[in-house]
Amino acid sequence: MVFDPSGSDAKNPNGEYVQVKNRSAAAVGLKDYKLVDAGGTSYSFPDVSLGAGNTVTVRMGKGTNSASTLFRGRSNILNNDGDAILLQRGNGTVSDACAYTKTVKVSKTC
Ligand SMILES: [Ca+2]
Ligand SMILES: [Ca+2]
Repeated sequence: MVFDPSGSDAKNPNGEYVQVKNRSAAAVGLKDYKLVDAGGTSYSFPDVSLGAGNTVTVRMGKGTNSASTLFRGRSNILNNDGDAILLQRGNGTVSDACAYTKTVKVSKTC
């Protein structure tokens, strides 16, 4: 994920993004998943399928969703001074997590 793109994050909301990769051997429907940050802000995925080995990019700003890129429609979501992003199922199960602190600059890969 990129949480602190160069320049003003508020002016470049699509510079902030989270990428989710499907490491399994089968396609996964994302409708049951959401991204949740430490503050409880959540983003529920639309009803799209992520093919085996494929990656989807969730950009924080506005745009038109495609198979590979989804848009959150907000701005300045990813805190620059540290946060934890969880990939959660509808039943609360955490499928993956990626945390960072302010000592990490610009981006984090988990
Ligand atoms: Ca930011
Ligand atoms: Ca910035």
